[in-house]
Amino acid sequence: MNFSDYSKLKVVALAGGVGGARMANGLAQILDSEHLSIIVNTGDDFEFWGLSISPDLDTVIYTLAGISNSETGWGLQDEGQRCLEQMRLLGHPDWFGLGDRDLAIHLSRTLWLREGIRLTEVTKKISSSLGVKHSILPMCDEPYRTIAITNSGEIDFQTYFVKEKWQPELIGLRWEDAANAKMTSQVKQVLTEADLIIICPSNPFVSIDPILNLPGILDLVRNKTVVGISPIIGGKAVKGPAAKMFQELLGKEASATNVAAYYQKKSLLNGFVIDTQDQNLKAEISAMGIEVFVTNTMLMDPLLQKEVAARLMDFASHLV
Ligand code: FO1
Repeated sequence: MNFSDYSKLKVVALAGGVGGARMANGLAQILDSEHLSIIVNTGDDFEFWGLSISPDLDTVIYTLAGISNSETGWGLQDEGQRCLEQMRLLGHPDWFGLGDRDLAIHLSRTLWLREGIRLTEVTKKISSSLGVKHSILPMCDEPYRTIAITNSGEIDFQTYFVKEKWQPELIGLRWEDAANAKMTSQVKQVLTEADLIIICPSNPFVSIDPILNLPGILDLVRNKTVVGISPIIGGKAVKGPAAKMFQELLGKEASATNVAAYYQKKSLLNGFVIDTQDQNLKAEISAMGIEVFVTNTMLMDPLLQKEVAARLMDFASHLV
């Protein structure tokens, strides 16, 4: 297919974390809401101050709404922390930085979930109220929490990631309530109808695997054309613990090659996008039977995100 055709493809992006949100934002600038849906990891969800927090959903929503904090990648821009300061004075935990306007989202989600509204509908109410047109779909509506198994015991993901700044040594990961978690009907529909699946440059272990591990999703995905973007550039993660996790969970050095190999063990990839810094890895990744595209993959601002997405779609549309 040539350049103009790719806007007719039905695309589903799998995303989690800041890297995933930024790639999704690039795709959302070139594909309309009929042609792009984003399935988001909910393994990071947890309760804080009695509120239901869905960090990856909020990060995608805020980024597509153009109101996210561009330095951190999460939370809102122009944000205050008056409530956090007051809660600290009252002796409540203050290690998870909830901003004042951000709190309105968590209060709303908590209220609506308590009324029995499904997380998928709650997310729709929040994203459309912020002007986001694309479907942002939680992978499941039931709790499905990532537990970090560390050398000093098990902790929930946010305690590991934020409170402990992902420093504890990871022995493994497991998912709470995995038995009753199932993909939503909306997730099943968009995956069934998809021409192309994009695995965003998110953490393979705690952002992408929780989505792929849900019953039935891996089979649906691997039967489609799948293109991934490496979250590891020059042996490092752009953000977060992905590189450390390659060492601790797989005993392997972090590299674009090892990301491709990790996904290839699940027979997932038709194409893989790596950064120009990793040009020298193209041959060994191609040798896995994967089409490789080398380009600048930095996603630090919306314009770069759009440019990377356009190059990615031009490459991917030739594989469909
Ligand atoms: N990440 C941090 O490193 N520190 C924080 O204080 C923090 C607060 C926070 C509040 C709302 C939200 O939606 C995300 C927040 N994050 C924070 C990011 C979040 O922990 C991670 O982005 C994801 O869970 C990892 O993908």
